[in-house]
Amino acid sequence: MNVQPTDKRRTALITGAGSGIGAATARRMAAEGYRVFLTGRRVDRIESVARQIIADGGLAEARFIDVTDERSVAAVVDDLDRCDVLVNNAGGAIGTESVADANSADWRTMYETNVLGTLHVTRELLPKLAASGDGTVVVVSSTAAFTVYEGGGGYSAAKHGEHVLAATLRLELCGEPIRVIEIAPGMVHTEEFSLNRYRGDREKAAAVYAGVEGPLVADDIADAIAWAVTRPSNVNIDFLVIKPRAQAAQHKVYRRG
Ligand code: 8X3
Repeated sequence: MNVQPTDKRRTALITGAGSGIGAATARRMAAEGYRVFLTGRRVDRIESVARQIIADGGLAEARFIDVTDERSVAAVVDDLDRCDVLVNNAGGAIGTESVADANSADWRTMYETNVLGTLHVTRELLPKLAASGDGTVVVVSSTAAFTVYEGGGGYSAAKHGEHVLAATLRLELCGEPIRVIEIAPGMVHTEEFSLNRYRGDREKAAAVYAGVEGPLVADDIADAIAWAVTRPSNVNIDFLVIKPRAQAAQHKVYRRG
């Protein structure tokens, strides 16, 4: 859908932009003056966020992308006249089973969305990011990209993989006009992250944040992404870990009561 005619403004493409951190990042980047391409599988959602951005005076377009499907990625990227910033946000967690009880299909899905999804979109956009003369790749990973915890094996494995992708890419692009920024959020209360992890069980999803004073919200991460991206182009924020004050570590969360 073309919700607004394109222009030659600096362009940011955001994956998983229909809700949570992706939607908040699209809003922030539009507020920074970028034309934003919101991509995702749920077209109604990305179109709705795009409309809100336009109503607020920004430039936004919505495009279907399933990051696990290379053809759907290529179709959108081929059509793009320019790209200055890519925010790899699509991904997520499914299940909390131990390794002993792990479901291979869930692990595969987590690897495909978090790691291969980031690979597909990044690889496809690299020529356009380089052509911009000042490109930025943002990878939204997680504190699970460098920590493990019981029941988090599949998600941590995928996020560790995404971290490796980002770190390898930074080495390989050294000398090219492209920065690689990894943002690693801890506990962020979004409408869907824990709900997806607990397969739609609202009670279990809500318990993740129970009693926690001030878990982060999507806009806290979007704010950090926009800050990192808008540093002078010689400044690369390699790796930024962001947790709420109440979360000193994955296992150390202060809860009231
Ligand atoms: C989300 C952080 O603690 O659920 O990426 O692994 S955690």
